[in-house]
Amino acid sequence: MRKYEQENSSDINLEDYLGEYEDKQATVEDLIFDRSRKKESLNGLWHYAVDQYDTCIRQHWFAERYTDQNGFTMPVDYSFDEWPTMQLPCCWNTQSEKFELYDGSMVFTRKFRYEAQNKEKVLLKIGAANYICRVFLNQEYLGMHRGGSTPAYFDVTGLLQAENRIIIQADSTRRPEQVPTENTDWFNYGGVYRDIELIRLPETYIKRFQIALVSDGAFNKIKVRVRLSEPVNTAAQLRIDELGLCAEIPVTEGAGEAVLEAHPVLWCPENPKLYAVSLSCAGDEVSDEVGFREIRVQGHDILLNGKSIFLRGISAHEESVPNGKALTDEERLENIRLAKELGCNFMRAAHYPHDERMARLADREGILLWEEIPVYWAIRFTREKTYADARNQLLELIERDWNRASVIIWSVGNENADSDERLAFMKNLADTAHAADENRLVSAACLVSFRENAIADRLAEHLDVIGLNEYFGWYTPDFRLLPQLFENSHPTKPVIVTELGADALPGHHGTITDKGTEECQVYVYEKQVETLRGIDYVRGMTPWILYDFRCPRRTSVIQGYYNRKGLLNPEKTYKKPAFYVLQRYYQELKEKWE
Ligand code: GCB
Repeated sequence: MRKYEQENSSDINLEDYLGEYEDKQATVEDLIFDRSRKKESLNGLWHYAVDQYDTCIRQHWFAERYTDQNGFTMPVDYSFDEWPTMQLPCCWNTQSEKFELYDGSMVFTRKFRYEAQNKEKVLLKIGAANYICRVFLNQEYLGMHRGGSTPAYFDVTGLLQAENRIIIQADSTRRPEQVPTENTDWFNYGGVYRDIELIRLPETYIKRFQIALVSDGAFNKIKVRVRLSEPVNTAAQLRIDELGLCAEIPVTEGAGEAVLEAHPVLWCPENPKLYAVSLSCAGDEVSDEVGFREIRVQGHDILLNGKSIFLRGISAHEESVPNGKALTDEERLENIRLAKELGCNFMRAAHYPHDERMARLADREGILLWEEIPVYWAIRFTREKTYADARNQLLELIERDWNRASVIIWSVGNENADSDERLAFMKNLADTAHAADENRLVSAACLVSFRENAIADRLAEHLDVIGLNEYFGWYTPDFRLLPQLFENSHPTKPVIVTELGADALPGHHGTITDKGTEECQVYVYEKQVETLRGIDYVRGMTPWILYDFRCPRRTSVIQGYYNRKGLLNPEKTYKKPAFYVLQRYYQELKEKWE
């Protein structure tokens, strides 16, 4: 018996229904190189319904069964085209007060027209939907995707008609076994909040295109990797006109790789030089704008193009008033502009993959990036499926942003207490990142080991750079412990202080010991700078955080459901005085290091 025919039976639970949906999951294997591809946007007005009990799944709404086998009209619990509409992509929480605090499922649907062209493949891309999405097209189940911040691709070849109905169920329910788990220090925005697009491809197409400078200190070789959708033997042509480069790359059973001599102007924040590159193969062609740079570590040094640098950074969530996580490009650019005004050459995109446009803008604007997956706090480290989910999110991020020169660090997590299970989980993630990408550094934001008051996280052995979150002057009030921490630590690698900070309500005043005042925040920044200035192995910092952000855990009158550690207010219109303390220090560092 098909499950929807058992619907009225009260003893059927959702797990039984979901089982059959689990097998078809979009993963990194489905991800394609889609830069420069012809896309048809499905953004726009979608009909929606709040689906608190997941009735769409239980009753197989996608099957649109309006009549039974005898032709009698059946009752249904939906009316797709009469539902209200919402402009996608968006975070539903920002669309109406009714949805502000809603965690759960919403169902979105729309119709669209499609004009078939000869022998083509068509993929559907959902830039991001938080956290699970299940997708249905013309009464067929396409598949699901897990992970709220990386893209999902579904093959819709052969399923499209002139007139189509698409249904997306987006489920933002926080669950302990997910990545992140149910408890985080940020707001859980729901929705399909990045672009929804159809991508037309030739029958055999370029699936992967990776290009980067070879990391050997010589700066005169470029490595190119190609993978086709089919295991054919052929050759690919790479062109970088500005470098006078036109090379043929042999492709065997759909895969090719070559190292080519080239002498590009190296990409760096002061000169973010990008080259137009194009690759054609088997009748398909893609292009990209790519910077060439080398990043590596040597002892305590972080070397960008062979030169030791200090990462003057700032952390930022992906959030704006009024768009939640669904930032516009103008808002992203404004964040970069503010970071630059602060004196930054580096940003930490915390705590999950931000929109792929962020890295493109950073490439263009000359900002180095730390990108991260939400292996945050108390993940279910022993659960295999949780590991598979985290690993997939990591690989989707790496694959998506592989060609971005601005991205120099993959972070495999944040503040996870050092246990054997966690060590195994995160070591495997670090190894995975190293294996997938030889052009970047791998890190994680680690906790202070309070027993020893030292940097003693066992994961550090598996990282290239050690991230350290420390809140001396705030969660750890005694500032005297901060110099001691650095004296007690003997890292053999560069350390980035990935978090430090203090809450301050904009315009709230008091003494330096009054928590939540601008004076207290200034004091914490001044004391931090005073100590950090003398620590040679600290080669970067990304204080917490550029602007205040929403957080349901923060209920005090000062906080008002915001984390107030921002150097700016949530609207980014007001700079708290601590902004200028950090700005002065970054000016000093700039003079010292450049
Ligand atoms: C942390 C977390 C960050 C929090 C911050 C805080 O250590 O990594 O996500 O928002 O502290 O303000 O407590």
